[in-house]
Amino acid sequence: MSDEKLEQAGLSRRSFLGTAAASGAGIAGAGLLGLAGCSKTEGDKAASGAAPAAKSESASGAMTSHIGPGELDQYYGFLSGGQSGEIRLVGVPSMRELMRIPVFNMDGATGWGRTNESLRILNENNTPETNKFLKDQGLRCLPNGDLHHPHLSFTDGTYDGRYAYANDKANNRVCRIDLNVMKTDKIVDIPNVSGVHGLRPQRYPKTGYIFANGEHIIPVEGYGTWEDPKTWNAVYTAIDGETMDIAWQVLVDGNLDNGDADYQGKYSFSTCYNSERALTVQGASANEQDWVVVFNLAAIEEAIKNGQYKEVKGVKMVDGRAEANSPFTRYIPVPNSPHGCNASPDGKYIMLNGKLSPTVTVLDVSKLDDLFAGKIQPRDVVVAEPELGLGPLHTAFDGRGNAYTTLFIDSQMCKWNIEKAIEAYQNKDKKVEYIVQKLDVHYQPGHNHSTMGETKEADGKWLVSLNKFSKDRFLNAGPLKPECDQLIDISGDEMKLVHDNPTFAEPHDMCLVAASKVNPSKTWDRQRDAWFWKDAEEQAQKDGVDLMKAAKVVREGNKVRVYMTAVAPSFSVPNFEVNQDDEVTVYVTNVETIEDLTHGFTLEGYGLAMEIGPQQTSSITFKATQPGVHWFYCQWFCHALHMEMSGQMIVKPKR
Ligand code: K7E
Ligand code: CUA
Repeated sequence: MSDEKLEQAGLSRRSFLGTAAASGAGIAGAGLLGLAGCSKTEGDKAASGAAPAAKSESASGAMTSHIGPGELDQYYGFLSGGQSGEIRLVGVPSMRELMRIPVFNMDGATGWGRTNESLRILNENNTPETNKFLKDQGLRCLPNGDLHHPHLSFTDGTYDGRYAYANDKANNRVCRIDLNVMKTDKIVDIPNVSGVHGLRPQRYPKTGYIFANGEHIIPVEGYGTWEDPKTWNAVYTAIDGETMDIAWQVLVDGNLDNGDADYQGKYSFSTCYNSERALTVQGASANEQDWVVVFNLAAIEEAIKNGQYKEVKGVKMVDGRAEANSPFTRYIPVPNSPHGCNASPDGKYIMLNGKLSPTVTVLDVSKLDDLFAGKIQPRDVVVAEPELGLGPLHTAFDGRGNAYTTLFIDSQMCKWNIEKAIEAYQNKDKKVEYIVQKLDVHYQPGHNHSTMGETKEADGKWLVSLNKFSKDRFLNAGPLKPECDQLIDISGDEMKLVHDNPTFAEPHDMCLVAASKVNPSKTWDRQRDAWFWKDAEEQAQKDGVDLMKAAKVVREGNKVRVYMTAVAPSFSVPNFEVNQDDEVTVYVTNVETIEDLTHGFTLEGYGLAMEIGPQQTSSITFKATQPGVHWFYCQWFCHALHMEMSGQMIVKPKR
């Protein structure tokens, strides 16, 4: 329902909400506000009694989020799982969850964090410190992560469908997802940093680098001491997106929050909200101005090539602090504690979202050469600073010259025109209206993302607002409420709220990708995807076993290797016998060639389960400490005789 209609009913949206909350009539409020654009069921219409409004909205030609049975969505959404540590694949505009991709977490259905293949991927690029930590704690892998920023690989400013990347703020890692199979294929553990937060791939000429921001200041070896926080630093990391090796790091002043890269392949950027180098909220918000750091990629590469770096914990690091007056960085002052950093799809501008300042600062990328050459001052790069409302956090684009900024405190989406904002900045005494529309969202939006909006192919169809609070928006789920993701139609002159749905902890960010850009396989490919089970393959060859035909138990001292295939409805090894305390590895190869025929292997009483997709090999190792008969079974419904797809492990007790 529009504000106008609420007003006609003698209510403003905000006063209505306030009243509803105060009178405890939250459910009624949710029902009425739930109509805001969505409307589509008889139930909604009945509950709201305002069907005409809904009708007029669809008559006005708004796009619908409804995707009927058997129909397909037009976009993939790569949604971050926040503190759940996973990535979720959703279909847009339906917002239906399609799949969960385990990354920085452990997953009971697929065995992620428990199978040998996942443990190799989780641990193969650990720093020595992490390996020691895991040993000291008796852990096989880090069990958690905080995944904020999923982004896909680029070629020439648009998605190329090869990979997705994301950060783990909790444990300073960066992952890569192989989009052929939608599985994590690499994880890199980054030394010298704390709180890897902002993450962006290089756009041009291709990815290229993955830029990862260390958010928290720490005493970096060779630069700081733990006694004096004023000597602590944040570090910027560039990872090679092909090899996932760390290419270089840059020591900076202040901290690093969110970043982005340009469309020209020359510069990358990061906001800083802690120029104070403080350790408290009050301290970090003290200065009226913080800054954006601009990184000069060619200058950094040159220094690395010429050996002008320090090696810190095995990584090449250059000094980009302001006082070092280096060719690597420039610091551009930006009002109080900026957060999001977003490049416009025309490649011209970088938006820095003010957070504690009601403004978004607009940088003109074409002025950066002069800044680095010392011909202009840092603030000369700023071409607009529109005042939008309270708590600007992130900005998205429609490719038609408009920007959409989330206002966290106002709980609104602000649509504004970029060229008008520039005009207003240049003609301060002239009144130029740059704000196009403000739309209420529910509530407190963080990131937003538009379809193809971080590419040069921004198509201006849909915008998703990832709201932090849902309050009265859904049935009460207890003290822990879901977050609320809202879908907004931006194809017309006016933004229209079309759909909202709850999400679990806690999507920060999302990227919205035309379905044609991503072409996952229907089954695993034994040749192409052999990286996944390479250790199993190697061991099988030593044991003279063909994984695709295996039905064999190999004993070597107290190590037992059980090789089996899975074909509905049976495993090729129906039962096997081991001695108590043997170390057992079970290798299962699913030899099905048809789509959607996944098998599983669950071993009762041992806390073990794993997924084996068509043409995939998975393996798991455990100590057979529990004597007796232990059934194993397939936990993925695969056949009319799926219940019978089982076998027994007999563990002979020690005498
Ligand atoms: Cu949540 Cu991108 Cu980590 Cu902003 S960040 S909201
Ligand atoms: Cu195989 Cu169920």
